[in-house]
Amino acid sequence: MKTIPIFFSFNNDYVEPAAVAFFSLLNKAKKDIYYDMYVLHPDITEPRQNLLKEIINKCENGRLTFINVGNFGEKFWKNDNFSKGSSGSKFTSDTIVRCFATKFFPQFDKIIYSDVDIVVVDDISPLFDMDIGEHYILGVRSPFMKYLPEELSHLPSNVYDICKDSYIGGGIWVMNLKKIRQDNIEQKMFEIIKDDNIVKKWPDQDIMNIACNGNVGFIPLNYIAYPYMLDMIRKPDFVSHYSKAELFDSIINPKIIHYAANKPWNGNPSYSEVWWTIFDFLNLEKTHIFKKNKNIVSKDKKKIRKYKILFILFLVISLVLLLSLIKFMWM
Ligand SMILES: [Mn+2]
Repeated sequence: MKTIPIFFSFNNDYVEPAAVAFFSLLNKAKKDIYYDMYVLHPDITEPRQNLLKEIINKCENGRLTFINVGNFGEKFWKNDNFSKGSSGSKFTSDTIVRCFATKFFPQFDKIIYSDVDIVVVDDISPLFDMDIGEHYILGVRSPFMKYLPEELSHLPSNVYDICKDSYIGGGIWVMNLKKIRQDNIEQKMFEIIKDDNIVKKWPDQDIMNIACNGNVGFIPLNYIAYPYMLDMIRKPDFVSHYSKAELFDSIINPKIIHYAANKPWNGNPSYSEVWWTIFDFLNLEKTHIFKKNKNIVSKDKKKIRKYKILFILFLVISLVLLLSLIKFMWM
């Protein structure tokens, strides 16, 4: 049995997506893999912690520990140099917390970090064995930075030059805590957070990429399959650091699906079915973060059907009236 440490950072609102993510992770794990799972959080209530613990306990190949980080993220979040969300994503102060794994996990030299807006569809344990060497972090190199350079245009030009070809996205990281401690990267991160010349459009990604100064390693793209990748590849002028074959492979051989922009609970991205199947299997309840579009759609359909029936009825009656009128006139 091999034990792999992995952590997540989210707040009380994201317990349901986390339940789906956790279940899928353990369900797809190989038989000899055991996950030592941690949640860094500011406010998850005890009943909701228990909801997650019960799911983990049923799976028998993981254990779950909650670490309350108090206002650690919140106190930095007050700085105005953070973007709090764009294009469907909503960022919370938990995005900062995840950068400081060294602080919360003194017992580990290496740890995996994962978002919870994901579903795991294959065993991901090989991640932990990837050669991290002298890199501070392994992450998935963003496939869109060549096509959409404006995504990084908020960075000062000297920083942009260092990061533009090595920029790693969030979602999944392997963090070299030993090396981050050795070179005191934590201090660098604090400085970047405070620096008003650097607007953090992508809070956690910007902090890690800048602090690591290009010393990052790459995880294969299929560890972050983007639901909108096929639409991107179809664009005739699309260019990427990846080959077409690599991009396509991430679509048909995903290991983790990352609902990076639209979420299954408030949008309808590709691969939503697998997420909803797990959600229903776990008997989870829809909370306030869920858009009620499913109900709205069915209500609208009922309304439309009602009007259709009325319209046909109206047509029939008019026809009958017309016919009787014609008959009457002929007599
Ligand atoms: Mn995400």
